Amino acid sequence: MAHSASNLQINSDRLWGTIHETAQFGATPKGGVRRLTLGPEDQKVRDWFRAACEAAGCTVHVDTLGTLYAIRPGRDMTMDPVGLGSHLDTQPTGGKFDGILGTLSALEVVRTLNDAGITTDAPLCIIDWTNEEGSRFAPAMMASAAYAGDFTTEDILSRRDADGISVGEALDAIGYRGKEAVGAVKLQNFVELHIEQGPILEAEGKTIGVVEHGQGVIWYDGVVTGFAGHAGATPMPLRRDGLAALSEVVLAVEALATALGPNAVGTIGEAVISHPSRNVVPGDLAFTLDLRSADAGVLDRLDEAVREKIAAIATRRNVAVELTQVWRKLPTHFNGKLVDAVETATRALGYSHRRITSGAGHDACNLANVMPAAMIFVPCKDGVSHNELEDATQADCTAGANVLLHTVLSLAGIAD
Ligand code: HGY
Ligand code: MN
Ligand code: MN
Repeated sequence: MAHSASNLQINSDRLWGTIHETAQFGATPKGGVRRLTLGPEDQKVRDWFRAACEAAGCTVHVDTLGTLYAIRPGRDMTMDPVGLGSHLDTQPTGGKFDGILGTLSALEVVRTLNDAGITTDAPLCIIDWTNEEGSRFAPAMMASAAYAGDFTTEDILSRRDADGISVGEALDAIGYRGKEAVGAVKLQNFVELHIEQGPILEAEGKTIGVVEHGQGVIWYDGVVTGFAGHAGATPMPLRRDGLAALSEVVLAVEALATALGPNAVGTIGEAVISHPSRNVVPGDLAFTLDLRSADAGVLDRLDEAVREKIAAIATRRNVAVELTQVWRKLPTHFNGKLVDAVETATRALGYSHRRITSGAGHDACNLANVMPAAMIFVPCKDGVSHNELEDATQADCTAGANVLLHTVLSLAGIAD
């Protein structure tokens, strides 16, 4: 008997409960979450998530990079599953919703279908992608990037954090280096729910963002080599001050991105003086550079202009600046049919919405290179994210999860 699921809704209180229950793993005093990938807190939330998926009738697979794939059977198990999910790792000063909303909403979709006794034609696969944030190990979205073939598994396993621990060692330390090859679990498509992490939806009073595009990204690791000297005895004209040079670089990145804006952004998120001391002129520093634009041409122009300006500053200040590119991702254009499916589900549910481009990178941006993929955004308070103040409303999270539910049902089909 065909089941009318058109008025099916997720269990809002249950979803809201899981968001706050899992926020305990890495909870910070300011109400945020610090759950760095492959650390002890990530292990706890992974254990929680795997147990919840198994209790919901899913079979959980773990691949070599620790990504979790929980498969809910469909009527026709010869069909590739519809993929839905996001990530559970956070920034060092992260919030309760970035990544977590999408992964837990995927679990809630399965729980809702179980409650309703609905079987889909195609299986579903809910996913927690390892290391989306890229804070502890670069690049960001590394596991979905490996799944999409942008990096080899060996390359990713060898990436090291600031303490010299490799991804492989961190996976072994928490018992999540799985047996399955990356890419072994096939998907027919992938849909990701995420907070917008920007101000547009809230400013326009829209509940849902139907995401069409994602920004391209270029990441560099940088090293400044100046010359340390006595803070009192070294005359100003003789200094080769690495921090002063980097300070000019920071302001140049800001000016160049602003000049190429509004479709360009540039950030130096990390800057470390090698041997800091209050009475030593800084010599050597390490830093990171993040450049983004939704327009490939603008991104290339920003990249070139920044590198030229850095070279000019280095020459004038008689310091060396070395840039190593660690990640380069072209802008994402999500699959038109899937984007339409998100919009159709949104309209049917009666939510206000608008089409939008993602400023942040997401696992769906990598999946979009190898299969039809789409994203659903909901507002976050003041557009704030990557900050412990990150917040969202239960109503908006529920709306996003309902759109996810109905988008997935339209893609997977309903058997009974
Ligand atoms: O960097 C990003 O855009 C994502 O938050 N990892
Ligand atoms: Mn995220
Ligand atoms: Mn993030």
